[in-house]
Amino acid sequence: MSTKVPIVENVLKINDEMALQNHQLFQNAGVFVVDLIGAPGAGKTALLELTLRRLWNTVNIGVIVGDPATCRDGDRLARHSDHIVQVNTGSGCHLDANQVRHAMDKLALKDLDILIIENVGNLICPVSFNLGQHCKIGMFSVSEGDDKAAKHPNLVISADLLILNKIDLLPYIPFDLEHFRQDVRHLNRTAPLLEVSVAKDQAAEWIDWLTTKVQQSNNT
Ligand SMILES: Nc1nc2c(ncn2[C@@H]2O[C@H](COP(=O)(O)OP(=O)(O)OP(=O)(O)O)[C@@H](O)[C@H]2O)c(=O)[nH]1
Ligand SMILES: [Mg+2]
Ligand SMILES: [Zn+2]
Repeated sequence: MSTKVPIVENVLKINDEMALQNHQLFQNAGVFVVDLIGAPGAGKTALLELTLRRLWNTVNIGVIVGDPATCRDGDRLARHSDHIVQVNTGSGCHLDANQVRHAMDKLALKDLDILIIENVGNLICPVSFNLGQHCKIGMFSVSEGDDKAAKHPNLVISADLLILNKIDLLPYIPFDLEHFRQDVRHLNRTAPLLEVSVAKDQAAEWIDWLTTKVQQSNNT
């Protein structure tokens, strides 16, 4: 039986076509879009809360947040912005381009400078499903262990930016920072690696990266 592989390829092909259309809609609206991918609990929503707090009076940021169940992340983010859409994926472990399209329809894209898509907490299949984004971000955290970059090479290779969160925990957890850095550099020589602590409000490099990217995209 010619079963699984052709079916999976077909799903990804359909997704890629939809992602291309999404990308065109983002371009037309002049909005810079990032896909934020990380394990459950890495601090994705916490990073976005910090981002919305810092930038509320300089740039208009919308968020599409994917989660298997609950609106908890959406509720957290809605304290800081009116441009939040929560997508519940049920048993789905990633967002796809079609789900993003439906969520985009609920946002006034033309009013936004940045759209951040918080993907479902998962380091594997979100990497394969393009959403139409301009940049892909891979987020890890100290509490997950220092081997996670090496164990998830596809995310590291395809990311435009890598973030290591929870560095405030380094004194308490056996995490070999140098080893983690080497694994990242071995897989991806160009993407910056930002080491942050969202809980301690130490993420200035992330804010700089994001605002610089938006300025660059406005100038092209
Ligand atoms: N120590 C420490 N804890 C943090 C930091 N950032 C986030 N946390 C905590 O990590 C937990 C998970 O944070 P979330 O922002 O919900 O993580 P998430 O990646 O959005 O999780 P999912 O949406 O469930 O995949 C929360 O208890 C946060 O308070 C940090 O820099 N240091
Ligand atoms: Mg979250
Ligand atoms: Zn999945």
